[in-house]
Amino acid sequence: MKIYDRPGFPNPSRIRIVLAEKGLGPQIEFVSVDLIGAEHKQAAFLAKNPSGVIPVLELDDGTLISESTAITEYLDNLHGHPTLTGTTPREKALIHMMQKRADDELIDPIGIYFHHATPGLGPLLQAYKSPEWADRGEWGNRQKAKALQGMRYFNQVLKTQPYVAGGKFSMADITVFAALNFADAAGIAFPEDCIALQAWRAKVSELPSVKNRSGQNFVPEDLKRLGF
Ligand SMILES: N[C@@H](CCC(=O)N[C@@H](CS)C(=O)NCC(=O)O)C(=O)O
Repeated sequence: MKIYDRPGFPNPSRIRIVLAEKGLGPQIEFVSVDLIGAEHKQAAFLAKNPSGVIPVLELDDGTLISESTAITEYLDNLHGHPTLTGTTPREKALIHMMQKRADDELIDPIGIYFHHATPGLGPLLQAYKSPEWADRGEWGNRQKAKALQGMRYFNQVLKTQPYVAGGKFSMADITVFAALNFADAAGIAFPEDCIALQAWRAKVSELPSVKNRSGQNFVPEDLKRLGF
């Protein structure tokens, strides 16, 4: 199996945690895609994922699976012992629900804000972005407000249960965790009153799959090109 990704980027980091959880890392050949150089917007990559985003999983028979949730479901069910996507109908439904909330209310608005808040993503990639994305603007600030509201929502959830979808660590936790790291990179300050979310984050960051996953750090050249 191959995974097209880039070290340090948030959605790819979700899959790196899944691979560590499932012990599947050694079976994967990683193919690094130059996002800042807009490699993912060229025909060769768009043929693999028309949405032009990473990560993408390519199976040995050539099947292409994009969307982190779909990739997670595939990897989690590969050997018939799902641990991250639920086993009972109730568990599966609750994880699916919280996963969708983590996407819609957190990681996606943070991603949009990041594009607003970063003054140019490099001349090659910027050519594929809306010009108005070069400043913070009202739309960017609305996404930031949405993300902060999302953090407060998950803080409420975590006041009464140990993990995002209930009693067990699941893919919804992975998405919220990656989203909070993305928020840090985008310059969205973590709300200090979100004590339950903060405690959960500290606990999750100590899980072996999270702590020891590969591909955590950005390629130094990418940081330079992003102006960090
Ligand atoms: N919904 C997608 C989102 C993937 C995504 O936005 N990936 C980012 C990297 S974290 C990307 O490829 N961005 C490239 C771009 O926006 O040009 C998923 O769940 O995998």
